[in-house]
Amino acid sequence: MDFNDLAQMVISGDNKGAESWTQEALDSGVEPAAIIDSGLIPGMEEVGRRFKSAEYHMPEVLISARAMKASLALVRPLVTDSGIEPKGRVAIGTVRGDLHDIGKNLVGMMLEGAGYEVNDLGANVAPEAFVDAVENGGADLICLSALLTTTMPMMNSTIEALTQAEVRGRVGVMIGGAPVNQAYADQVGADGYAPDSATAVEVADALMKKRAAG
Ligand code: B12
Repeated sequence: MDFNDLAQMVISGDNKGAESWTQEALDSGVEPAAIIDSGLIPGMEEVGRRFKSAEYHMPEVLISARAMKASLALVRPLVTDSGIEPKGRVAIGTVRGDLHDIGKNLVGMMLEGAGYEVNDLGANVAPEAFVDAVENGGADLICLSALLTTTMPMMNSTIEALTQAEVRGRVGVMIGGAPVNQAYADQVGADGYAPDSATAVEVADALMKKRAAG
């Protein structure tokens, strides 16, 4: 089976096609990890590239993400069973007081498509829940989203809660959302910032590399 076909189905947002291609591939003995590495990731990378160059807009990205998810739903249980390690474990959420979750969902999907295990904590997430995701969930990266200028300071509070709980040193923190920028990330002591979901994957990869290097 040609992995390019799956990548194209993701790019064009053909979720039924992606689902049946994946089922057929699994039935004929294709390795689950190969489906992710050679089909889904290249497909979502291309979607990310098109989004960055403004060739794709939100609707196309969401439709592609849905196709990626349809395939991933079949593959994920097998990958988990086979003990293949994800690239890293991410806990993502919109900070307390903030209900906007569309951008956060998109970032989560892109990270998942890129090979991360993603624990989506939802919206309006209390700092303690992020602390718990590190202490008990084994998160390597925390991703904080905020869309309101009034909830941006909650990013600072969340990072402080991680410090208070003495887990700040074992986790990378990446922030994003329309009102957030690199200067704000520096101000609150986050390790990374990305303006969109495609860049979020690049920043997550860089943070994981940095962590691996010690
Ligand atoms: C949809 C929306 C809503 C929906 C949310 C639905 C949902 N399930 O998310 C509803 C109707 C609920 C809503 C409510 C409110 N909203 Co509203 N909302 C919006 C709107 C129109 C779009 C936001 C959106 O989804 N954008 C699309 C996504 C894809 O973009 P994004 O979120 O920016 O995410 C991208 C990047 O920022 C980045 N990113 C996002 N998160 C993260 C995280 C990480 C870690 C990284 C790396 C990257 C990253 O990647 C994403 C993908 O590229 C914006 C206006 C706007 N144009 O932004 C207003 C807006 C954010 N809302 C606003 C306001 C004021 C409110 C309300 C207070 C209104 C009210 N008076 O009740 C309430 C607040 C409710 C609450 N407590 O949260 C204001 C905020 C103003 C401000 N500066 O604070 C805005 C800017 C509208 C405006 N111009 O006034 N809203």
